[in-house]
Amino acid sequence: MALNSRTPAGFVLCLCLGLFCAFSAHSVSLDGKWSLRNSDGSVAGSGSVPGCVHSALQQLGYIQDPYFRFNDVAYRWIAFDNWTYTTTFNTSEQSKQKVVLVLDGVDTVASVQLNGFTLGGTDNMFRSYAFSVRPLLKEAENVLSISLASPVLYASQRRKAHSAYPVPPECPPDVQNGQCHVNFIRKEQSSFSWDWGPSFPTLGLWRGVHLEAFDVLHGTTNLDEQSASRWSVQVELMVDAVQTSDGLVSVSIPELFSDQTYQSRFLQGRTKNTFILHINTSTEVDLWWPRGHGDQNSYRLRVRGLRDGSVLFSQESKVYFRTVELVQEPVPGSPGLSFFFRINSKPVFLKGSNWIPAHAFQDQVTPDILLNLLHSAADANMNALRVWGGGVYEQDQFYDLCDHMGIMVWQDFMFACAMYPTEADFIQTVRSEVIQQVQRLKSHPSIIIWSGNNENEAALATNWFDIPESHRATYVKDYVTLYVENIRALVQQEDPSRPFLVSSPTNGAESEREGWVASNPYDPHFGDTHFYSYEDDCWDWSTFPRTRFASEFGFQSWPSFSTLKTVSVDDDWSYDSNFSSHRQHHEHGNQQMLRQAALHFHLPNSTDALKRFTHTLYMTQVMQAQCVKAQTEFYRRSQTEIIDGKGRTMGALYWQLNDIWPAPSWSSIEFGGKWKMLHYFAQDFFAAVLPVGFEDDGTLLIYAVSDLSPDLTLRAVVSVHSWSGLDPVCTLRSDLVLVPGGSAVVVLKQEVAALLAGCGRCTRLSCLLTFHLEDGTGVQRGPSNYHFLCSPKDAEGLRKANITVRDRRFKVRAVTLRSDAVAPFVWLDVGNIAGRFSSNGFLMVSADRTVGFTPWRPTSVSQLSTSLSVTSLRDVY
Ligand code: BMA
Repeated sequence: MALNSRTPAGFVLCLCLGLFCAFSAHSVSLDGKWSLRNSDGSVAGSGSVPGCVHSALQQLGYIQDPYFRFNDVAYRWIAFDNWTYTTTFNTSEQSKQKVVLVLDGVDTVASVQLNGFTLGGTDNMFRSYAFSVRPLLKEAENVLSISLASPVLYASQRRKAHSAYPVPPECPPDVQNGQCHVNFIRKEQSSFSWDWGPSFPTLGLWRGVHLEAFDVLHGTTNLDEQSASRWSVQVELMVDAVQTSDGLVSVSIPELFSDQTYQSRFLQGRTKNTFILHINTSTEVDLWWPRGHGDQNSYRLRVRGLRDGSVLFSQESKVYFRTVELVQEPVPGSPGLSFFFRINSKPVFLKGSNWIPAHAFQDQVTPDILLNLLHSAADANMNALRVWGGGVYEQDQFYDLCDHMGIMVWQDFMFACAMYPTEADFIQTVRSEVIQQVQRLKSHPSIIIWSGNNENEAALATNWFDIPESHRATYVKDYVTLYVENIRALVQQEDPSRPFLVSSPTNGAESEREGWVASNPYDPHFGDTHFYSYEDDCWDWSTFPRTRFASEFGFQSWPSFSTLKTVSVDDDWSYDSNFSSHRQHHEHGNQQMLRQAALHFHLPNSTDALKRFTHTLYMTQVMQAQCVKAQTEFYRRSQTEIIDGKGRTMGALYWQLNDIWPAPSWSSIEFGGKWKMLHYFAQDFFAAVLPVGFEDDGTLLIYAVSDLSPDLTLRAVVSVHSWSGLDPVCTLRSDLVLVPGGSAVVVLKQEVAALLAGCGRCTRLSCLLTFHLEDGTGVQRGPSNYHFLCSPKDAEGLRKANITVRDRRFKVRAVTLRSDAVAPFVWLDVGNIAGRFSSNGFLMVSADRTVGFTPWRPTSVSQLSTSLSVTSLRDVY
């Protein structure tokens, strides 16, 4: 069956959308500097709104950089205190008939007072709050204060109050230096610590504060989907009317020659008013496509309110058209169900990674940071990101950029790796959160799916928290109450245009059949999977699950030395320093990285301690890049086949794109934006056309993977190189093979022994393979790739390459390298100069290579030139 494909075949379904914005009311911002104090007044000063206490205290000089060394622990006290933000303001808004105080985001538990009168409380970071305040306003010197309670103490009180049964986990593992019971507070779950992040339980007004004043009515418009036999746009007008009023509403998309005017009556109070604009059938609609599949077309939609000939409000916004289906249907030759996305009726392979909060202090996530990260995702040929459920619903700009760049978003609701309580007030606040977030975000075509939580089905099914069998039913009941009866029901009511999954990973329709908690949510025959294995050899593809959709998999690495330097001192610069252990929040993570690396590489052994440290950082990045490459290539080549009843993989989202602070993690981009080796590798392994090479029982196979729509005719060109010399020993070409659009097919199959025998003096230990695809006219399609026939640690003839920079033409944004030997994993580094190379971490099998560099900020040629260092594999041992 196809979930969410409510459209009869042959019909076009509309989706749409683009705005949620206030009109007609007079809006007065109360953002800016407020005064801030702790509970006993011993710490006081000013703090920005939007902002948080930690950022304010750093600006005031009470604390140093919270990311420096062990400061996450040193500054624990902040989150144990209560803090009050106060502002005073003058206003004439009381002349209007209605005035509403709007808090766009309060982090988290607070009491709100205006002129000494308590307006109410807040308990959820993910929703906005509105209070009607007109009778309380004075012309001069209104005092608004927001008193925030310690989130740590609040969570622990809520835990104590929930005495009937525990709601695990109680606390994070010790290695995370975190706080307990985060599942009892509707707040960024990773803010109490995570296996890649610090514990900074923030407090503050993390979004804006303003007054809305109006006489007649005030409203917001929200575009929604409408399925029909032709395209249409549903406009939702949320209106707060002082008294019942009549008027006309006109909705138009001039470029599509479509407009309609409606006679409407806005009832007193807050109401939702819906208008459907049917698109003129004689006009062709240009669709929104994910990047790599077409353009991100949009239209301008105008909504106007008219009364007695005068314009009450007028609003313009972007509207997009696209459809999405999550297809779960029987697969010939395979038990289980398919799991893939069809966008505008076209099956699309999702390539990308998982997004976590870009900073522990959300007020410090600037537009530039978002832009840079999303550009980096797009530049690495990603077309999708999963906004992971332990962080935050991202800011509007994030989704605007994804719309604009064609990056599809898998949007989790913010629940992760835990059980959750289901008391009435908890459910109630979650319900408001869900409605508000869905209304805010549903206009974005980039969002293609809602997903209820991260790993909570798996946590229940595989009993992470050792829940006794006799108590299991209670937890399953709570699970169904929260995610199915509340969240899912609300989402389907607010936004039936998108698929909804209860969890990730899940077996999807099969989990539903099994009562929402499948016996094995990791079953590769159904839904999506998360797969981590740190001890198995990551070069051995047979250890990976041949899943329908890989929504998480990954390996850790350390960030570069230039990134670590900003938060550490000389004493910290060794792999077994206290600092290195302290930053590692994943139990045994540092040892795991070295063990995995040692399977194929000699570990750094310099007698110079600093060199050994920086070489080790490099080595962890080599290991990570190779591991994720191997796994992603496996998923991409499994797109078309069914083997042993498994396959048709249609998504590879590795864990994780970005970092929250400078520390070891699974990310491919360091805190600050610098690309790790993995991110450079992703550019290639997510390329639209990709050659994948691997061995199956002594036979070399090369697949051509194509995401392009047209069929291609391609051959593989394989070169055999000796580790000891630069020129290929021999080269062979396969026949031309038809590679249909959106498929993965074998283009070459040959026994390695025979291949080497035909190549003279080569053995597995002395030679390696490089290969690429070319079309019938000899033009290379996609990047070059390589396959090692042995571990580099066993390679015979691999010697220290002398790589010189021949030409530092940084002026034309390029450097040319010359090597006198084969050099694996050649890594260019310009320290803390922000920017990126055109490629990096590459295998040099020719004497010369020119690499581009794009600086992100003005940088002088001499700065670049003196900062440049080049490392390759043989330099570290
Ligand atoms: C996954 C994620 C995160 C975690 C990551 C690495 O399962 O959902 O919870 O950070 O693994 O352990």
